[in-house]
Amino acid sequence: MVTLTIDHHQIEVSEGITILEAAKQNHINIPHLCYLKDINEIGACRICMVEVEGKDKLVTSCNTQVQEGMVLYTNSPKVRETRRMNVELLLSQHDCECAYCSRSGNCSLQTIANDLGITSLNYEKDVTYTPWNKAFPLQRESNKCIKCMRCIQICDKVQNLNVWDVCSTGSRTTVNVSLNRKIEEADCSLCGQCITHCPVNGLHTRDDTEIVFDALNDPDKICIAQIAPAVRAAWGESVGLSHDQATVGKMACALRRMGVDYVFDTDFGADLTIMEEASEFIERLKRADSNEMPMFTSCCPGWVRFLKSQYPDMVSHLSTSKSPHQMFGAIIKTYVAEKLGVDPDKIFVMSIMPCVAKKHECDIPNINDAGAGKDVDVVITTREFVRMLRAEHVAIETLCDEPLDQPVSHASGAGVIFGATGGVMEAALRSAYYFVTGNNPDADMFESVRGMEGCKAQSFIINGQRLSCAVVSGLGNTRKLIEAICKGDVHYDFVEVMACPGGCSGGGGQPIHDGKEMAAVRANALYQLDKHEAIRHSHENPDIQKLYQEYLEHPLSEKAEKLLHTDHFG
Ligand code: HC1
Ligand code: SF4
Repeated sequence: MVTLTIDHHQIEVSEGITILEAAKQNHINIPHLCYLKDINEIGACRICMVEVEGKDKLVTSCNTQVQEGMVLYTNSPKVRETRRMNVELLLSQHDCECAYCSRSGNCSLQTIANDLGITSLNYEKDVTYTPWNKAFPLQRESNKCIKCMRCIQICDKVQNLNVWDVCSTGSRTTVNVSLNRKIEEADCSLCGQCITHCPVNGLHTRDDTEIVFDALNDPDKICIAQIAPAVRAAWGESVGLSHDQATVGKMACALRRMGVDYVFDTDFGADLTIMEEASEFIERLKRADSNEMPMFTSCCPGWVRFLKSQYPDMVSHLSTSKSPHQMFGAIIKTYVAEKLGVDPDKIFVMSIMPCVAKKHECDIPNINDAGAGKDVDVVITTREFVRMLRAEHVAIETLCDEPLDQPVSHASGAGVIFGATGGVMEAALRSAYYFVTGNNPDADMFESVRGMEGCKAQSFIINGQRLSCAVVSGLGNTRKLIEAICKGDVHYDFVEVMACPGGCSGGGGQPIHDGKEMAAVRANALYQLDKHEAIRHSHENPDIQKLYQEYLEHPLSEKAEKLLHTDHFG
């Protein structure tokens, strides 16, 4: 242990940690912008400077280790003056047009500048603007970038895709797509992790809320919203509601006030995916074709993009099952339209998702099979949904729990846990067990696949057959696993992959809390919901059973293949 003094408080901390960490552990907040624990500890922004007694120069606290007897000041006049100067220099290269910036109110640069009482600049403005493809789901604004390098490091160290790099030199040094490529050519998975780790609005998501407002104002349109599993565990964070308070029922209430005609739950789509994917898995197991096994889950479009660009020879391993919201879109514009007695061409489906890549997924040509325009017309992220609440002046405290709409109002606990890493595997195994043995397993029989580790391997015996399963999240972890599979170092039957660390709960479209990882907390909220669901197996969802009886006949039927499956060659 090391004893040191920070701002007149004597503290004891472990050896080898940084000053910033030591301060944090003792509830002393040192402002910082570029720092991301274990990922970006480069002292680039120079906001975390502190004064060390007896030394002339200030030191960056994010990458200076504590020493025995150190006496530190985190807010001395010298520190404040230097911090202020460094923030002003950053502001001189930042467009500061906060009134029309979507990160206003949740921007670390804005907060630090406000906290320092900066109301004018002592430096001349020198803002660069690089054109960007406005149609791409991932948006970059060079005039906001503060060159903190977080996006470069997240994409490199965690996602292993190296989309971003430093370019130019001297005062022109900036961040842009690596190797002088356009973003469309850079094999970006669209996981959005660079967005959720950007401290400002240098990176953000294409805003599609106007498309939704237009549809809501069109009297000819029947507007249907579906809500992804992981959204329910996160939207409340932005409006001051706890996980228990921020229910899907309140989202339904808010959406109806905005003019949405029907509100459905993507968890129903997840149950449908399980019916198809678990059946497909059992068929593939019987065929034992090495071009198809292990079978990879296919509901994460970030992962599907990754596989198609990095390991195109392995696309045949992907389950052909569409993702839950795409399956649901196809069912809404066919079966549900029929049940409601409405013209499918008039239906406008919006998916509220924790995800950036889903904005791309709904545009893939051969994923749209219902024959009434796109199966899902638009995808908005959790952040866009919250922006819509604000734009519509929805009084959050007046929202009450409203039921979802018929004829697809039921969803199982298996559908809810899709939003956490391991959830798709667990849900699929619950139903695969039933399909093979005719009996339901205990709903928690496969709970060992839960948890935030990047790669988890488990074996289960079902009907005397051993199944080897792996669950991986984060694309860096995924690359390691695929390489091991290719080399023959590991053998699996079934692999779940989610591009975002922790799965959709940590998705790129979720609310941003700078420097705080929320995937585990949100996943826990989803597991609590599953635990208290009356139905915890997808095949027991009565609306799913009815859909097969009345329309699809059975999993993998001709109709199901047409509407619910894809070859991934879009
Ligand atoms: Fe996901 Fe999925 S779990 S992919 O993260 O399979 O986005 O939440 O909606 O479609 O169900 C996302 C979440 C989501 C789909 C489901
Ligand atoms: Fe989207 Fe979820 Fe995949 Fe992330 S893990 S890219 S949020 S589907």
